[in-house]
Amino acid sequence: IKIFSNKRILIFLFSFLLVDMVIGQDAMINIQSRNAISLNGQWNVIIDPTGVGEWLQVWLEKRPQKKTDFFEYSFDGGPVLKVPGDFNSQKSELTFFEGTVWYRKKFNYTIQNEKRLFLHFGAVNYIADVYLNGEKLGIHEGGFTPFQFEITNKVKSGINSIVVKTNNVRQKNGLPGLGYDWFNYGGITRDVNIIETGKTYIQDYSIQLKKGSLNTVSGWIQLDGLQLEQKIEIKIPELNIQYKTKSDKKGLAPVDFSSGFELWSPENPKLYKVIIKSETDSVSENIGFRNIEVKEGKVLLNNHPIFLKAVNIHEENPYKGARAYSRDDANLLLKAAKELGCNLVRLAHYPHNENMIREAERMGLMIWSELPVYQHIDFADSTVPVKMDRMLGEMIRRDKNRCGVVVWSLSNETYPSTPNRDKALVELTKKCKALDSVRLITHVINSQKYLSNSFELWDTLYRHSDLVSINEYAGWYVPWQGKPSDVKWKVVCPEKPVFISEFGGEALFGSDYGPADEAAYWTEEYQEKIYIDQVKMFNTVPNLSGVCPWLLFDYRSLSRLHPVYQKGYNRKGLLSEKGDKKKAWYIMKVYYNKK
Ligand code: GCB
Repeated sequence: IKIFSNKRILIFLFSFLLVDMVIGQDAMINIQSRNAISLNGQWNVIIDPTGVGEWLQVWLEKRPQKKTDFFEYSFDGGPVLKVPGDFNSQKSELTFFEGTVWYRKKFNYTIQNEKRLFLHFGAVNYIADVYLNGEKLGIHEGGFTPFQFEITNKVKSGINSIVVKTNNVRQKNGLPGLGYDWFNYGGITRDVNIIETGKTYIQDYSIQLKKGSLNTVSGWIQLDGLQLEQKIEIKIPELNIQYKTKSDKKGLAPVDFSSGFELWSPENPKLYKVIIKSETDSVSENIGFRNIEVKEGKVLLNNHPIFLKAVNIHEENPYKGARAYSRDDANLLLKAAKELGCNLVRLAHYPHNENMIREAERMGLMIWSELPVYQHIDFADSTVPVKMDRMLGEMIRRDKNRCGVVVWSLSNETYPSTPNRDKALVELTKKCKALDSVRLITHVINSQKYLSNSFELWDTLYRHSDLVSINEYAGWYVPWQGKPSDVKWKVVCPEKPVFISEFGGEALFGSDYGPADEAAYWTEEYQEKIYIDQVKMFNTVPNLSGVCPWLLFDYRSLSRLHPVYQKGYNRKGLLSEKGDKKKAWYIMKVYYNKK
């Protein structure tokens, strides 16, 4: 009774109205090059299945002062979880948990007058409410993109305490929505850092080749702080570049210079050390230069046609059955993609962590980055387009200087096409173009008709894509309608390159399949046959610019219920979750070798 007293209800409602509207601020980029205090490591947690911690106001971390005081929560003496890392894979009682976990971390700080301080999160799935020393900083929605809060005037000298309420309950109007075919790993899944900057700092910049150019960089630098007008220099020592520019009253400096760059490509993933120096700040990072375009039905990289030899990857360490986040996790996944012969990874179906992006770029893998605008999105809900916009901004902001990223994929399988969907996704495409004019944009579609062995790609969303991306599961969800080598195609935008963004089927690695008649469907041989047929079919596709099997490793999914063959895994991997190569792997590898 005490817990739900009227006073508490009023305080709760009042605080909700006052502060819950503060959303995470746009995160600074290239945190790797900043003065950071890592808050990774063990955090104390309170597991809160019913959400009662909200009523108890656990962020206040109250402690009894006298014998008659009591509070029905405490971070001290309770469980701990590792950050970064999902909570599901760390404790067996949390395996299938979708709910609230409160995290608490203390840090020591000495205030320095000339500094600003930011609390930066790589990502929290799905909603994060963040508190510092009992005061709410704000909230962030979206499980795969970074956000920050400035805490310059809120931090104190000595011990400070951060509390984060994480909640991964599926939302009807969330991104993704209620249904999706991957594991809903919750918690603080990426790095947490406190970042120290000067009073005016280099917050953001865009340094990439201008569309269509192989030698001219066109971009901008954005300062944040009080001294916005500054002289700024970009140095690329290896090229003897010392480019000077100036920021205006709004802290924005134009960037425009030319040089003879050694261009980035999968064969030669050349990166240059680039230093950006203002009067009050300096950051550096490795940046590559390349040009990606579509022309006459082909994808061109640095003016040469390229066939996209891709593979789909989820952000999961298959060996651990956990959300991937580290460089080691990235290497495990990307090395397998390299071994298959890939030159592109489709990072499905949400923006992956920065280690994945940076490692892929370093290894010579082009990257396809995607928004979690997946099946079951509630386009009729007016908040959805707002969330899409915000997530788009956060995805592009973080990775726009990664030349390895060549495709922004804005949606996957949003069929049926309704006026709300079309409006929202066309608007989103326009916004994406305005934010980044140099990369390819696509929407992945599975609304095609496949009748009388003929595919008809009719979806009008293709008009807003640079690539005609199609997911088709002939041989698995849909039976072949004739010989794979005789398939006919009718494409709504025949002038555009076509990319088969998904195909495949499930197979359990190994040979003990139970009764032969039932088993056929889940065998490696059956999956292999699908791949053999698909490869035959690829020859029939007009303007085929690449293919992308679904997918590299078997991965955990709560929608996969078959007790013998699936056991909670989507088995469409070319590799099992233990890394065993299935027969289909070799079909794909041979195909990519020949291409
Ligand atoms: C699809 C989805 C992907 C699923 C896959 C499947 O079309 O894009 O997320 O996991 O099919 O296995 O059904």
